[in-house]
Amino acid sequence: MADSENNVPFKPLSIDPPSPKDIELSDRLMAELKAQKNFESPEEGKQRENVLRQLQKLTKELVQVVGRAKKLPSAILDTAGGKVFTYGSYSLGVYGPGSDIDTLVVAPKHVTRDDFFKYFPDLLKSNIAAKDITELTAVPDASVPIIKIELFGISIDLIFSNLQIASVPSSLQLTDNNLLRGLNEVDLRCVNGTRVTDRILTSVPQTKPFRLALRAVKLWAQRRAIYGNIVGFPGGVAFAMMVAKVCQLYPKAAAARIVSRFFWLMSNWRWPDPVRLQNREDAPLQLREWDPNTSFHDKKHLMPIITPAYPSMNSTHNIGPSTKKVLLKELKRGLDLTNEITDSGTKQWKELFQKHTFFTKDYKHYLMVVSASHSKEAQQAWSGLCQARLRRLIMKIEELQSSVELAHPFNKGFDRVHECLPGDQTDTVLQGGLDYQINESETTETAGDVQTQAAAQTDAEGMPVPVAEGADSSEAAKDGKHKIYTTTYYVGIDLKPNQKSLDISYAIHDYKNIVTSADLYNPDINSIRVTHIRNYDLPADLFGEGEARPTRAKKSKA
Ligand code: 3AT
Ligand code: MN
Ligand code: MN
Repeated sequence: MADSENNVPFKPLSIDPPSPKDIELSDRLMAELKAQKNFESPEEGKQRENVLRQLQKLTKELVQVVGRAKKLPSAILDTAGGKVFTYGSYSLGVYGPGSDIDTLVVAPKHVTRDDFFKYFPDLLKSNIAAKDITELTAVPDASVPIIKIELFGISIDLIFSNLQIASVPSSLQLTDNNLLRGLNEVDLRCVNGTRVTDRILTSVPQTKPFRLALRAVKLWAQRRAIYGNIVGFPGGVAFAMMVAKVCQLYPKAAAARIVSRFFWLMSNWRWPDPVRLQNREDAPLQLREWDPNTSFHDKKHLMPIITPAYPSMNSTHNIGPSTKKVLLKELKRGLDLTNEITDSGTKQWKELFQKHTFFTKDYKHYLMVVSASHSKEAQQAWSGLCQARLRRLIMKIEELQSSVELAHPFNKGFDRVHECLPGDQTDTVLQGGLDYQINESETTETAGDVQTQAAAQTDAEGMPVPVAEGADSSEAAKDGKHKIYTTTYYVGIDLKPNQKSLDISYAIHDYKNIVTSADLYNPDINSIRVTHIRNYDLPADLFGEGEARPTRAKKSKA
């Protein structure tokens, strides 16, 4: 690549080749990842390639069908082409058995986004047997318009962009900045994913140790519940760039050393200095890039990790003071453990991947943010919105600086289905109760253990019997029962020492206001409820095998 020297502008910290011990530690890391089922079988890999071939064929077909509908001359159609690119974990080569394939369909200029949404679903249906298409959902008005499909059991995210050129040959790469000319904001967002993953891969000196180290870091982040851009942690691309940075600084190192240096480098980084994989390019077009010198917003970012392809952006603008603290604490834990794994040999890799203790140990107080809808489809959109605005709730709680140490969002929501009888207290969830006060006192409730247990056996969402996901809905409709679909987000709250209580009514009101003023909110279908809950009242389904729900202390320790 012509600009490869530009991709490694930083002097390595060490160019030592791996020692025999590094190699052995890397082999052990590989063995541990295999034991953790991080890799899929070769057959499943074949299936993915097969799916991509089919999508490539359909992309060319799309270009032809639209071209004929628009009466383009055959001379143009003969060379019009069309190409499928990938981005995400598949293109980085760090996907596991549960991963989707993130794909980008690129077409010449005569195929518009509307054409893509109009023709592509039908092309799929007419070329692939109905039994092999298990999902097909188009979301054309999202900020990244997408068709989500499941083909042969594999989830696929399909996004689209055309380019202002007449022909998209199979040799085309998206590297050239000139291809961005004439693209609108949506197109730019769509091509960005592939451009970034391509650039990450070309910026690392050795692909193999990069991939193995990134798998380890992603698994660590998922197990520690610090993976997820939406709620304020780094996402997959940000972790990939952090690991790539380490690879640049240790160009010959084996995977085990990359992992231990990752924890060292990121724990000691002088935030908010940005992590960059390359120097800023001379801007060929007038696109906005991340720049703390000219943008007040960008200057506020706490742990910037900057994407390498033009226009460069911060992948971690969602990190706030609390998630930063949590992340740094986890990096420190990783640093201590990897020191023991690689230096003294007193610990094993598997200890790095131990599950978080968010519900079992970390907090006495939690906020429970329950989004609910009357149908599964409505709930998908509604819970997405409620999750996306969670950072706002957290920000408002963080503003109570003198009383709150930490407002720590769990990185995932919990989906539940509740079956309700007609006429019972059914819609407790939809009525949106509130509990503003977090109270440190253990003894305000009178009912004692019995009531605590009862609350725990229902699901602490104020609902009757939860029903397993996927239960037949027609069944329930018969006897007048109906279902409520909830997604609950949990936020761990740590009060400052000696803080006895906390009033967060303003933060909650503000949050509820924001989500309920969105266009998609329909008060007849959707609801949102925020309540405070003690650790010993957390619902039982949050605890996995071998995990115990915290119990109520007999007498509160000062
Ligand atoms: P998996 O192996 O699939 O779990 P991944 O890194 O491929 O890991 P995703 O498929 O969720 O993760 O995402 C791939 C990329 O798509 C990452 C990000 O650039 C983009 N992306 C994902 N979710 C969103 C979103 N809600 N909005 C905008 N971009 C997104
Ligand atoms: Mn993916
Ligand atoms: Mn995806």
